[in-house]
Amino acid sequence: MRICLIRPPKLMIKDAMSVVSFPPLGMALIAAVLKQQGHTVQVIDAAMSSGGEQHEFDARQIRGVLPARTALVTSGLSFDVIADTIHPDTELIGFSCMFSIDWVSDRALINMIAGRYPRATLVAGGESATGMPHIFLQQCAGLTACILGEGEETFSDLIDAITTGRALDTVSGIMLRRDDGCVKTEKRERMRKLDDIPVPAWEEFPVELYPRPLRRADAPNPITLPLIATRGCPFRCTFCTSPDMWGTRYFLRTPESVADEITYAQEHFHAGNFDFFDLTAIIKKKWILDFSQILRDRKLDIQWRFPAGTRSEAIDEEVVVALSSSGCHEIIYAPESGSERVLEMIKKKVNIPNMLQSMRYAKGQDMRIYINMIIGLPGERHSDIFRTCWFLIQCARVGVNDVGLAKFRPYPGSALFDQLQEQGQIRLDTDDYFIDSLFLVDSILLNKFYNPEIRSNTLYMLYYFLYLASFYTAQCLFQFSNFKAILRNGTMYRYGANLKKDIKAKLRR
Ligand code: B12
Ligand code: SF4
Repeated sequence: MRICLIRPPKLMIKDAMSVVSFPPLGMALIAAVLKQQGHTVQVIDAAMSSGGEQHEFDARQIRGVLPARTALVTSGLSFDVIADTIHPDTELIGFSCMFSIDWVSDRALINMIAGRYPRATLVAGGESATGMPHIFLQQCAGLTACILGEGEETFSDLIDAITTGRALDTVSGIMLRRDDGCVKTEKRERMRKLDDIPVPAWEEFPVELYPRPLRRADAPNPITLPLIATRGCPFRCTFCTSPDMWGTRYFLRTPESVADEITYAQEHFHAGNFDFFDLTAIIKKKWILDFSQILRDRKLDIQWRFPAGTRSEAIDEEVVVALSSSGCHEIIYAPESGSERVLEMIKKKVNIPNMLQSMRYAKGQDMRIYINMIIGLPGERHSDIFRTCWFLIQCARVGVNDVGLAKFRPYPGSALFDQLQEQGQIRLDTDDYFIDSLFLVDSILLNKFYNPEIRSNTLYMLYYFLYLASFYTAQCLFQFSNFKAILRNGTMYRYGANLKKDIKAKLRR
């Protein structure tokens, strides 16, 4: 079968900070499976292929009203170029939709392609399509199905059903449109034999164009590719989409198979940096020790990191030494909050003293450490915010290099999203929720907050800057070299620039 896979361009607020698009690992895995099965696969990574080109997004496509003086753009290939690039004989088009903040333009693209290729079957997969498949199907009449969760086996089964004429509702793990509404087919079992999945088909992607995070030493900066060693996460944090997307079963590849993928990527794509995109990379200590040993034995000259925000239970001194000696130079921890009460509320089972201890070990090996924090979770109180400030001061004392602070956003597929939707705080009959979410990446003042305990958005903004002030002041006192690096790298300028833009926009309204 001739199949085209598309990563749509990114939707952004005009003049906003541009968003970095990393290599689309999920799509590369799907492409590899399809190629292995003998299909002819075309890949269009529209978010990346144009070198940052931006195109005005037609506001008439929006269901609802765009805030005053706001314009939207898409970053990447234009819709026309994407449509013209698709091979005319394509029988099946698969869209990879990861972020629900892109929904408004993803929808416009899917509808436009459906009009241009009426004979092709159109499907969508990825986190966003899994979290709100009924919205995809209701608003894109040309879409036949959404693939829910892990895609490799489900997509193969769907292709088999299409080619053999089998009824599509025999394919488990999808949502289909019927005359009487949308129906989910039977849930598909998660894949267990992860080593059998072929290596991602990076040969189909513009790997030279993807971002290259800095190495530890001043060395040439080779291509960076992502990979995953594990799938799923046993936890059930209420703000996270993982329980819906992957379920709570946790499967690991063998350390040898991960090392083989790295060796392959080094040989074929000259990749030298590797980003582990795992949800929860290190839970089993023995696995990580074995993996590090294999990397050392093979004498691979690589650097690697955990940029996706990890837990810390298994990252003790022995693990940190093993990680560092095999090339791991950066860990992003995801404590989310410094308040035990909030952590309990969101079911994030983090032990704060243990995490701080784990960070100390990592700093002992001179690793770069970052933390991901969320402000504004429903139920968070003033006292929790002060506890988190204290935690941030401790983090700065430990030597954390920088903090990534995000205002809470509920994502479709998470327990908190369902709860807020039931309470009527989120409505999807217009695009307001999606447009509002776009401000998240670029602004803290303008978008909606979901916490009735702290009533004013302005107060939130003050708390937001209290967090940053606590962290950076403590860092300036305890770790002046890290503080200087932050000034050099511009993180504080970014927060400052965002604030300036926010205030201007607020005053304009
Ligand atoms: C790496 C990552 C990033 C990277 C970028 C990734 C990229 N490629 O561009 C960075 C750090 C930049 C990032 C940023 C953000 N991220 Co992020 N990120 C991830 C992360 C950790 C890994 C994604 C990944 O590669 N997974 C591994 C691959 C194998 O899985 P997959 O992509 O889902 O693919 C499988 C299926 O989805 C399916 N599939 C995928 N495509 C297709 C296509 C077809 C046709 C088919 C059939 C199937 C299919 O099959 C694949 C294989 O099984 C996920 C969480 C997670 N682990 O999934 C969050 C996640 C995607 N991010 C999330 C969010 C919210 C964000 C931010 C908005 C955070 C913020 N506050 O700023 C920003 C958005 C920035 C922006 N505007 O684009 C949410 C998305 C929720 C949502 N519905 O929108 C997630 C799910 C985290 C979470 N649980 O809340 N992120
Ligand atoms: S936030 Fe992390 S620990 Fe919690 S469910 Fe999601 S992936 Fe698992």
